[in-house]
Amino acid sequence: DLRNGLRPLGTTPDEFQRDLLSNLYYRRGTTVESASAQDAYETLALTVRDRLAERRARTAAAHYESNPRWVYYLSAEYLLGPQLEQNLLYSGTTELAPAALKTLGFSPEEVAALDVEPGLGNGGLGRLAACLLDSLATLDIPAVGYGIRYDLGIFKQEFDNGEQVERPDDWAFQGDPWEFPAPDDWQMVGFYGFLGPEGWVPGEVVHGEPSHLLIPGYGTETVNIVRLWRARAARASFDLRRFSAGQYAEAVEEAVRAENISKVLYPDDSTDMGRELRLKQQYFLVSCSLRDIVRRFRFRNADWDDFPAKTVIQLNDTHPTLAIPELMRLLVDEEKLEWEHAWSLVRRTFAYTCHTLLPEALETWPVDMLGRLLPRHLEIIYLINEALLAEVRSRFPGDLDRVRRMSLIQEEPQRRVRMANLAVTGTFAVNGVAELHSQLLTSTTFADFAALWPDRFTNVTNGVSPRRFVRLANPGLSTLITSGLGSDAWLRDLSLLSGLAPLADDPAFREQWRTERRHAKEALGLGDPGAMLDVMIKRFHEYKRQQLKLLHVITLYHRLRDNPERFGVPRTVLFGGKAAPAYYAAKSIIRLINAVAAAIEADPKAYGLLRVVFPPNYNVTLAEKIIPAADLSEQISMAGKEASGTGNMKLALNGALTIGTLDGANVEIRDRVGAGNFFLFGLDTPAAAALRASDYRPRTYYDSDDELRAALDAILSGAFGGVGQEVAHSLLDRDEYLTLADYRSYVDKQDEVAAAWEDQEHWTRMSILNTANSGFFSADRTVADYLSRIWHASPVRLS
Ligand code: DL6
Repeated sequence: DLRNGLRPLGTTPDEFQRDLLSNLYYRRGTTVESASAQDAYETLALTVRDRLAERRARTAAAHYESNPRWVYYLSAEYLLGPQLEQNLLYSGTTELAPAALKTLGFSPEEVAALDVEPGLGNGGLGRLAACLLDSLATLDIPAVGYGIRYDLGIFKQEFDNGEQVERPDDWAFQGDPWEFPAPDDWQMVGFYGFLGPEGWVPGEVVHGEPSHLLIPGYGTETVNIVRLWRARAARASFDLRRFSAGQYAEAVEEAVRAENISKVLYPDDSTDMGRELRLKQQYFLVSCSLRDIVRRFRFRNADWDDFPAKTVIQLNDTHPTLAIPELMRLLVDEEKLEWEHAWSLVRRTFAYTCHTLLPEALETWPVDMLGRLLPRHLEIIYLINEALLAEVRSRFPGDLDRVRRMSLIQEEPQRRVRMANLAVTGTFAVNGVAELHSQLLTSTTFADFAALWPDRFTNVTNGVSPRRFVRLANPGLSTLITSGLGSDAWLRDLSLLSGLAPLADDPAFREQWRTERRHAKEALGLGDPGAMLDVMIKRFHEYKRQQLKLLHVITLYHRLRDNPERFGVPRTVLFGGKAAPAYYAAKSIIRLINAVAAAIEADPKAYGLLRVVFPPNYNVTLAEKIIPAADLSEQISMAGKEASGTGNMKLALNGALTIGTLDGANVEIRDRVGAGNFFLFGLDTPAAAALRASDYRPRTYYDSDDELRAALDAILSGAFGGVGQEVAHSLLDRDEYLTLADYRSYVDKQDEVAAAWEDQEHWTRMSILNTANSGFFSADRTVADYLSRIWHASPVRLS
């Protein structure tokens, strides 16, 4: 019994308070009288963490005992969201903690406000990784997430005169009380150097120092971990001689160079130096994690042939693809396995998730750069390529074009390594993240590979954590759902939400539903709670088409200026999201949205009818406030471009109705909530692809649609402070994502949305049915699908 000799942690208010006090004295080193709010926050975090740590110790013992098959998730990003509230919920201390804080004279609200969100990811892919870890623990699957502990997470977005400005996010400036550093588990990572007779001799070596965060399961005892690596210089890197000579910067040069590796999430890649740093980050993550995985394998296993049976490593997009040549290197160069033997182990160990349909998002690295940074890995990639191309030639004799397309090396215009091709070649399973996405991967992006290895491809539709995105984000609605269903079992089995469907016909329940949704809007405090809250929250990208929403807003504004009495439904349109710092077109759209928002705000005619709000710095914390308040969910990407989307699922689960194209997981949402409860518009994927392939002329839409022309003319004439003309020009001249082609269908569908809103009873009915029929989109179901289709790992439950 691991608790032997340990004082059990308390479960009563008095015991919790005693533990809190003890931590304040002995671990924080202060007293109630002199404690600051930060002291109180950190002490609370420790007190809660202790409860999880105890479960973690028992989980680790159970895993050791059963020597299970492990799921390892390799991801460059984790958008974990704020930790305090979740850990309170998962440790059963949601009520105990604020009571204890109050007794000791602290304000629970002030303390909670100090919980900083670790922004170690960009958007959908990073948040998905966090949801999957949550569900893995909830389903008692032995799993470890591996990532990088960036000093600076995703930038903080501010607006300066409507323009996006990026500020550094030093999320751990005060330290991170949820983290367990494990400096003695460090790994050594080599870069550069040369290939000598004895193999690779790296020219630079850095240390990877791990720390881990606890990932508790909900409604179970399991606590897994996510292990994050931080780069450090090798020990004696400080140059005392130079320091003594006054060369202070040079004295720490080596340390700075090493530590830069984990300094920022996605360093600017507009220079060669920046690109090389990204590649270094990728190898750093992969190298540290694989050595750790091997170390863990060796605890209980001796025979390499058992490795694939005990280990599945999921590559979250192509960022960790170097794991494939790295494992080959470890097996062949260090473990002295034969090449074929090693390749058969590697090929049975890795699986790859692709998260995109944009050809430009499929990573490639210049051969020169990769060869300089990792000479042995390039050699291994060439050897893998030789075997691949031999197989292609023998299956498709004479098809040189196919050989060229499938090669791991792109030849023109520059020799580059195609990481997605490498990921498909070195894995036993490749999945897309929604039905449509997976179909498009096999029919377009990976068509050649699907022809060669059809069985390798599968689909696992994304999902989201119902604990974080319903229970924690929307406590009022959660309580209503629980009372409607008679139990909170839905938090572990989201399909039970279907039990709400009959309640959609109950007027009293509908009234309660509306009340809770209104409370959420009041809590958000943006716009009039009586107005429809029309929400577009996601990264800014032209394919996602925030510009289409904006054209609709301008059209609404024109209508209200021309005819305010006949305007109809009051709306607050909310935008949230960041643009990549070097993505100028997306930043122009942001600036234009802010300019339009200001013009509408300044016009008294719009008062009470139309508002545009754009809170800066959209992140998980803000998402949790906006999602419960949203009435309308904008999922309006050009069909065939959005891999899945997960915001669409979060919004539908909380009762927002979707206006959307047949793209990504929208298709599956509509199938489930019913066509009558979903506002569909626009070209579908084949129609969009056909139009793109034809001689598409956006100007013909401008010429033939008065409202569209008025909206674009307003921008071009400088009606919004002269801002955004480049956006209008780009739409008229190029319109890569068919915004103008879909405009009329979108605006007409929005008129149907407004008409539907006028009948609040019917709207509420549709809202309840959206929630009732969205249970499929739980990340628990996603993990169950990964388990049955790819991972084949079994739960280990604590007795
Ligand atoms: O799979 C998670 C998420 C999807 O829901 C989005 O549709 C997709 O855009 C996103 N992809 C990324 C990075 N893309 N790449 N490469 O965040 O993944």
